[in-house]
Amino acid sequence: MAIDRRTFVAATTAGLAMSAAPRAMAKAVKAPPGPFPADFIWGAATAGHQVEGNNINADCWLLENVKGTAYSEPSGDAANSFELWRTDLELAKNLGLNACRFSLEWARIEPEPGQFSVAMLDHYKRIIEGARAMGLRPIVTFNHFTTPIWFAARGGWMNDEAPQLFARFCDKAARHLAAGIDHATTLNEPNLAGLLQLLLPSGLLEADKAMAAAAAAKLGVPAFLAGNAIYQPDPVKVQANLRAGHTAGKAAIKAVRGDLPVGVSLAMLDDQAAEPGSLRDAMREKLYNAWLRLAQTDDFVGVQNYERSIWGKKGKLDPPADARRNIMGAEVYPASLAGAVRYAYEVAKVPVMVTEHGVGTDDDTIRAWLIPEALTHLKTAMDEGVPVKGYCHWSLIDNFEWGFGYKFHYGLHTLDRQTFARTPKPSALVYRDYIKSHTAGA
Ligand code: IFM
Repeated sequence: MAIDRRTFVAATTAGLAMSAAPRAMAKAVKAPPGPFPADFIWGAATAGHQVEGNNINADCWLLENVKGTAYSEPSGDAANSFELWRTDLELAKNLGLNACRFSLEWARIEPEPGQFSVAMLDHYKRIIEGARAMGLRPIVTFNHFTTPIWFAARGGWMNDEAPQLFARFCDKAARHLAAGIDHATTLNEPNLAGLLQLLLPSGLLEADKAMAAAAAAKLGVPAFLAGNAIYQPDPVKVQANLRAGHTAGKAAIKAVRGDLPVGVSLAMLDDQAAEPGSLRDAMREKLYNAWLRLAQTDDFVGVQNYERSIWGKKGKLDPPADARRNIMGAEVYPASLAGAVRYAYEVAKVPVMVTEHGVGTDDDTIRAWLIPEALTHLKTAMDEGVPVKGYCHWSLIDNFEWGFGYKFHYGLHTLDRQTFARTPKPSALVYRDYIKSHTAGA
């Protein structure tokens, strides 16, 4: 897709005036917090389609390569992590992490409906066992956006059978893999497209719609809906099916291993009210609350935060003029993570796991500044009583950033796309040193 959260943010900040209130909210935390608990989970995250490469049975692969694609380039070999997963685990280990978050590729495991690949399940089992052998707790996302082509060709999450199809996949994957998993999430950012639907300029939605139509025509099916589709003919139905999918998928995983902590990872801005009567509460209700209420029955809620949103009475306000900016021009605001985490806990009332946080930028000094600042704010929230189990930085390595291809960089390590060499950026060492000096007993 040619659009992501950052496009959405850029689109919705345009042309709106900034009030004085946001400046006041940008103040730093007051007291330096104490160390993170010794059992705090420190990780870095990746996702199958974005790093593995040659994920040819996935919906995105078809979209990236269809005539009229809205993607800027195809994923191709990605970071070749399908081969180099052990190298990736070593990168995490070298940073002093005790966890790694990665996803299963449904399209590899179930390339045709009902046909499950034991070889592919074994592949993920080797990664899980390899991580454990290195002292890394595997945090496994059962589905990170991409679905098999056959699933998308049946209408994807529009299809009323989708929740059960997902649950069947979760059952098979859990039977093979659950024993070694430390924490599981069912879906990644299932609320993202619903959120984008509300606010994106229609031109961008039209490009996504046209690409889906081209894929449907190529396959000769009435509709093709990818797991990361922004244009959705019936977003309310998609959201309902995704929530049912989470519930059914979690039940399937729990039926295999009841003591495995299972949650869902949500895309969350840190929504702030600039003035009385602002749209903040209405936006929270629209964007997250149904999911956060559902998460009340989960073991934890995954929070994925990159930005804040300052809401006035009429819409989203511009950030301060002197704000540091990410590659999309949106504000990089270190306290946003703690703000999103506080709200997630306020509604979900279950422990939080930060399953993603980071910044898309070519200026690694921004990332090196963001990480310690954001973690210090996070620890302050924990000291206030918010239970946070862990933090996973997005991402371990530069990778395929969906519609933006390889031009957007979120990694703690650079990626050479010819040799697949990974090189730590200075920010990776900042993260490593922060963990070392801010963890009890480390
Ligand atoms: O790359 C994505 C990831 O797939 C989901 N969360 C946001 C990241 C950065 O845009």
